[in-house]
Amino acid sequence: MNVLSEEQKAFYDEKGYLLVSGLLSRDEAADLRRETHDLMERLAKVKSLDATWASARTIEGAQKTRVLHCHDVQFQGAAFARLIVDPRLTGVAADIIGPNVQLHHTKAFVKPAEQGSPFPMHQDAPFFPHENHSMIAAIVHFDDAPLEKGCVRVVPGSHKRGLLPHLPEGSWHLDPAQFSVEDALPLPAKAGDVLFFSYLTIHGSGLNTSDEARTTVLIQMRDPADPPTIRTHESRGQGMLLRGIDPSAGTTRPVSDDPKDNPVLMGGTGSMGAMSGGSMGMGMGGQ
Ligand SMILES: O=C(O)CCC(=O)C(=O)O
Repeated sequence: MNVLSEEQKAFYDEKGYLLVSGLLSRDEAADLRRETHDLMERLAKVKSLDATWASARTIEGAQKTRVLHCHDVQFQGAAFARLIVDPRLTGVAADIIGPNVQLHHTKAFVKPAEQGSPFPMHQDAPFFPHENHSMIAAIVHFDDAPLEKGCVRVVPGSHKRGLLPHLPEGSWHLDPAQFSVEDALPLPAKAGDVLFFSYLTIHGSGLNTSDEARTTVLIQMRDPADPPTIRTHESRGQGMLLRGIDPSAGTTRPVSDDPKDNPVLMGGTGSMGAMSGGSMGMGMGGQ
């Protein structure tokens, strides 16, 4: 049974993103917000949590900002494990890429009040390219994310442009002279809203200059029959089925083991991508 209306599905197909309002209740979001902040407190005792991209430091006001992050949150708290298999979430994902939905990875971000780091504009595809581009992200908002909190921004329709050449230094990002955060469309969200977008949709976000932290969990999902083009960005829990089955019975394998086969590094994606071939290992920070 479809969760999305035909109008919503048509919007996603055209624009490459969809903000679903109130997917979680405000109470559920508040509980997950508390879980996330408690998690960051536990983790801060054992490691550094800042995931600010080096490339973000060139954005005005971002020289001393921070964004706290944790990968694979479902291994840190059962509430997150329940969230990623929640049928309200996986139902929307299935309408976009389904019927089957497989986990790639999760990550929590807390952009601290008054000093939350921005994310330069980018596609997610260079970080973990796949053959059929089925990969989507769902950003679950645990508190309100108005413009001044550094809400996510997108370039509508950019998923239709295919994989674009990215600069590798300080995490894969697009040339800021061509794609600036300020020029992108801001998508303010409320606690409980979930933003779905393709890994080809150009996106980023601004600084949090407000007096409250911005708290989200991002869940990256794919069709289990869609193979990675290269073996990269593997993580704990990757491959778990969130909905449906794996029709390949676990036989879907990366097309190549060579990181140099990342399509963003190949001639076909443009000269900037081709030029960056020697430093592909640099694109992983914070993703
Ligand atoms: O949460 C955000 O503000 C953006 C995160 C993002 O762009 C990413 O992780 O790829």
